[in-house]
Amino acid sequence: MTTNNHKWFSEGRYGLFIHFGLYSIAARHEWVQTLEEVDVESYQKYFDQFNPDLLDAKEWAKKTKAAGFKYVTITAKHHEGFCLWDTKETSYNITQTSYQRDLLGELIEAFREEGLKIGIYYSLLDWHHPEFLVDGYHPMRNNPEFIQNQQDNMENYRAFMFAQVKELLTNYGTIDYLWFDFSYQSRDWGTSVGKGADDWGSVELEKLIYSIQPNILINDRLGLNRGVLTPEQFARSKGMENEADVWETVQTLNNSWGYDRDNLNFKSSEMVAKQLVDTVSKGGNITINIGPNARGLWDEQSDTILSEVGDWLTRHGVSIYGATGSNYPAPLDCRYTQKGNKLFLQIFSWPYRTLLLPELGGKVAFARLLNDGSEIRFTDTKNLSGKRASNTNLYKEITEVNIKEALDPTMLMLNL
Ligand code: H79
Repeated sequence: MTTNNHKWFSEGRYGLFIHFGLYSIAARHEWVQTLEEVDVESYQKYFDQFNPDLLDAKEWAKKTKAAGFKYVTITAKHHEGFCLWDTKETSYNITQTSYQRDLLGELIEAFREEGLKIGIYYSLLDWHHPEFLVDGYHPMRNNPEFIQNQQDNMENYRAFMFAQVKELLTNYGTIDYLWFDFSYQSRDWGTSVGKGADDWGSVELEKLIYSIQPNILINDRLGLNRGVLTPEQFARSKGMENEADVWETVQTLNNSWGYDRDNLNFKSSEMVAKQLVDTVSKGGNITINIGPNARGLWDEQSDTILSEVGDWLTRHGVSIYGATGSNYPAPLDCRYTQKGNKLFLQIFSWPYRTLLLPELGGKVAFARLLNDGSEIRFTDTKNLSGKRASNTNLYKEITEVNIKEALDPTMLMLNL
């Protein structure tokens, strides 16, 4: 994987995840089938009811674009096994429901039209396929009779999976990103209750993928110890990164990926913006999730959060897109992002009067607020005399930014 091929990804920084499937009807977490140990026959009612009549692919795409996202990753198939495209490999797909249409194809087209890069999420786990061997995550894991009647046909399952991946990479034009979920080796869910690279045939699968789409980006969950790192629901801390890493933290808005009606425990838009800044300051991407509801609409809370972050991005996007971390040490409760000779200082917690910026003495040509472009006056401690100057030994070279007049806590842009 060369970073150059994936410039769009590292420059884009902000992605949208879409989790949509039969679980959107249950509306109580996308893992409902396992959490409630529902067998395939009982789960069928969601397939029979599936018909997102208010879904407007173009509207989703327009909103996504307006909210400042640069790429989108869509669940073509989640663990439940339901497929959002016209797959020839199983009738457990959207064209066989009342909805009938190839939603994945329509979404890809609509998002592409808005200039977004396209990611496909494909679950390696499959709780519908009869030959997918029961493991510790499977809905039937506590059902000895079911387990006893199962035969070891993972080879058939692999063939099914390979054929599906081939369809996805052949029938929808250029796919920029393939997002697999998941091998237990991918991170420290690390128990033997799940499956890994050998079960999926990951080495062969990867070959197949590159033979069809040589420039595609693949995430790290095939268990091969390579690909885009995808820390889920946690932030990468400073020091964990390595220059060669391409990484993306993926985050929910309310701790559920699928639409979760009664869970109103939403992050604030401010928190999302801070997570975005924090991520870019560490050289990574962040992908935020939306779980549309069973009628194909985005819930109001998520809609509002995403559009508020989008508003923030219209003013501050210059410090996010194409930016990365900085080697200058940020003051307490602040983050730096940098793009060439522009250094952006995000102030998470507004200080009383002045900000001291270590190691910037003599280096700052101009400072301004980003939200309105107004000048910020600053003092270079290099030019201070007397007692103040001797104090600077503590900080070596410091630029003291006078922020008394700044009313709206926001990002400072420093021209170096
Ligand atoms: O698609 C989303 C998740 O459903 C999926 N990855 C993201 C992008 C994911 N699959 N597995 N995991 C996350 C990790 C497994 C977590 C579990 Fe649990 C802990 C499974 C059972 C306990 C989380 C909490 C899911 C159910 C309860």
